[in-house]
Amino acid sequence: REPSKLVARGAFIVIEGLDRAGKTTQVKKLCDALYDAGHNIQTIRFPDRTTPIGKMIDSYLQSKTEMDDHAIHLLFSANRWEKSKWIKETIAKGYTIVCDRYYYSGMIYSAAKQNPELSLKWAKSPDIGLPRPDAVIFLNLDPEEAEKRGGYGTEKYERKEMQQRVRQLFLDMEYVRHDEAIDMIVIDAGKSVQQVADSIYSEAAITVDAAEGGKARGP
Ligand code: T5A
Ligand code: NA
Repeated sequence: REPSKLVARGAFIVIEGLDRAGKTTQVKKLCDALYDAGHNIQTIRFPDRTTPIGKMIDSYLQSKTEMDDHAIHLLFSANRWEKSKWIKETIAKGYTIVCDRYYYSGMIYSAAKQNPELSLKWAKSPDIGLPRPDAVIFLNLDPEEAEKRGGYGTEKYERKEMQQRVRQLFLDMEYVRHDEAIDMIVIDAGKSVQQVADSIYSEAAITVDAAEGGKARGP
């Protein structure tokens, strides 16, 4: 389906959360619901493990290769820059993009490693200039609960202490509203799949209507 000529642009919506918070499940449900409501939708996820850079990230996450903390951080960022032009063009055409993780994960997971040479400030800098989301929805879940969802797998950051630090950094980020203007919407991800989906949808629908009606700030 082609976007209508009357739409100013699509929205850029990011879903964030800890490992196993339900991001992939909810991205799918949100895309389906927005599509059914008549919007044109595209989806994207980070890391995008299909590109050459994404393959290096995948290998690192599976502990098949070791990498300096700065080097892997820059690869995660480069993996977003690979899609930057596509994001801008796609929303300009009138498609709303629902994105599974973005630069918030980038800066926070790296900062949560507690490497004294890798501050949150340093971690932010390579992502400066990437398209800014219209809405960031954080799926908030206690790492103890996340672990119960089938238990963590074997990937690099799937340890409870790491996830606790990640969660705290995300919740701190909610209050960082000055220069970055991060308007993060926090949603309780401990409820049922449908309850979480309904909460996300009501927030997302407002954002999409504002973008399509030409009333949202630019990306
Ligand atoms: N990372 C990422 C960085 O360090 N820097 C970066 O810049 C970026 C972008 C991989 C890792 O990379 C790090 C963060 C990660 O550690 P990933 O590929 O997105 O990132 O992998 P995960 O986030 O680990 O993906 P998961 O698949 O584990 O988590 P999801 O997508 O949040 O969860 P989902 O939807 O797959 O659901 C997990 C399980 O829970 C169930 C589902 O059925 C499924 O079994 N579930 C629920 N159960 C009960 N109640 C609910 N409401 C449920 N919702 C889902
Ligand atoms: Na996922």
